[in-house]
This record gives sequence, structure tokens and C-alpha cells, in this order.
Amino acid sequence: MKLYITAGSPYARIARIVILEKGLAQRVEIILAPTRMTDSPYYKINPSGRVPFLVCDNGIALEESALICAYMDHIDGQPIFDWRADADWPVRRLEALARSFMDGLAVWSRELGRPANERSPTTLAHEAQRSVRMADLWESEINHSAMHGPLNFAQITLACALGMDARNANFKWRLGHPKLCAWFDAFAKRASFVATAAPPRA
Ligand SMILES: N[C@@H](CCC(=O)N[C@@H](CS)C(=O)NCC(=O)O)C(=O)O
Repeated sequence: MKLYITAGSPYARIARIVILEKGLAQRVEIILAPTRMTDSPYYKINPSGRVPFLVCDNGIALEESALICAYMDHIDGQPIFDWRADADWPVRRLEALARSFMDGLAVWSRELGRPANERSPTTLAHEAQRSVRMADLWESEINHSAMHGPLNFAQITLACALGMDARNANFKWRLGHPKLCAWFDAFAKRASFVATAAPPRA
């Protein structure tokens, strides 16, 4: 299988963590995709131009980190991240909250990636304020048992969202959030998280 990524994509990071946690590193080739440019050769592989993008051995190609992760989780017939329908609504709620956090941070990050004179001050301010509200919310959610039990997508997604501070100096989520800091610092020791760290923004 081939997984197309960019080094800084938090969505691709989720998929890369799942590969490592599932011991699939030998089966998945990681390929850096040139995104957000005119006429990238990558558009011939994935017309949407987005990452992560998984090309499976049977030729089927998948977009969307959640779908890619579910596919990889099932590939050995022993899923470890599967939901148990009735019992797992709380985890799915938390995962959605973490993804919502990440989605806002990704918009902020995309805006920062534009030339300074093309950035929208309105968007920058809106996403900065959203990130403060979401960090406050997570400070009150982080003691939920699902965030401390066996690894799940809520934990991985939240850690990848918080880790986006490495490329955005204005995302100062640690301030006033001691419980979130303690949770993240413990999670950040995982080998799969360390191995997938994004390089600082160029
Ligand atoms: N909902 C998608 C989001 C993927 C996404 O937004 N990826 C960004 C990188 S973080 C991307 O590929 N951007 C390139 C582009 O927009 O052309 C997922 O979960 O996989």
C-alpha cells in the first residue's frame, strides 16, 4: 500500500500513527505528496490534491483520514480501534470534538501558509478565538475515562491537534490548561507520536 502525506499534515499524522500502532510499517510505503501548487503531478494520483490518500494493494484508493484509518485497522482482521456501537457514543463524541478542534486549526494553519499580504486578518482572528474556546472545552473534557483508557481515535486526534502548536507560535493552548498539558505530555511520549512529529514551518 502507498500512503501519500505531507510532513506537516495533522490528518496524515493520524494515519501515520495508526500505521505504527498497528505494526503496518512494512506494508505501507509513505510518500511525500507535492500539494497546493499549480499542476502538481500528484493531481494525477489524487485529483482532489489532498492528503492523506491511501492507494491499497488491490488498486482501490481512499481519501479522508477516518476512512483510511478504519481500513488499515481492519486489514489484519483484528481491529483495535473499532467502535462497539452502543457503548461507544461517548468516545465518538470526543473524537468529533477533537476533529472539530483540528479542523479550525487547519484553517488557521492554511491561512498562515499564504503570503503575508494575502492572509485574512478576519480568518486569523476567528480561528485564534475558536482555538481558545476549544482548548477551554478540552480542559473540562480531558478527565473523561475514554481519554485515559486504551488508545482510540479521540486520543490520537486530540494529540495531533494540540501538536499543531509546533508550526503555529500563536496557538498557545497550554496557558491556563494544566490538565490538558499533563495529558498531552504523557501522550507525547508515545513512540508513534514522536516518530511522526511535523517539522517546524519553513
Ligand atoms: N477531512 C480530510 C482533511 C484533509 C486535509 O485537509 N488535508 C490537507 C492537509 S492538512 C491537504 O491535503 N491540503 C492540500 C490542499 O488543500 O490542496 C481528512 O480527514 O483527511
